[in-house]
Amino acid sequence: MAGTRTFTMIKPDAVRNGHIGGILEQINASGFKIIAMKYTKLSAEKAGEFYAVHKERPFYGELVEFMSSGPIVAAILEKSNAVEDFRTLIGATDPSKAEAGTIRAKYATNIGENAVHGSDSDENAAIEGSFHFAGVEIFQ
Ligand code: 3AN
Repeated sequence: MAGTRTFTMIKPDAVRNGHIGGILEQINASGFKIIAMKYTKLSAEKAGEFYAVHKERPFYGELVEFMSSGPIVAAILEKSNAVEDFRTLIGATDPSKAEAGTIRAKYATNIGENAVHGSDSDENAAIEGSFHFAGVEIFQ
């Protein structure tokens, strides 16, 4: 059975462009419940660790630099079929290919600075949630 939690970050571009409110509104309106949330900033070291799976990709350095360039909002979201439904809500990695109305189509800058992160599996949702939150910071 699909899990009920996913992990998201509102990335530095969307924060800089004033889209925190719009994105959270759309997340709530789509039936996701926020069970943990913080406004924080990743150090380059922490961003590198978070995206370690992409270490060999040509855009890794750029990605780490961008993700540590300003504050982010990190959150754990709850809903049935959370991972898949949230990926649908945010749209394709490249905002020019994202379906109209999706968060990335509305708020992303480009493929590298694409407004939001969404976990790609239940396993990664759990790993990424624990990367940012202690058990006592999660409220159900
Ligand atoms: P998604 O975030 O849709 O799961 P991934 O896991 O392929 O996409 O990539 C992780 C992050 O790496 C993306 N959110 C984006 O910020 C960055 N990224 C992915 N592909 C590219 C690319 N071709 N050029 C620059 N940055 C990229």
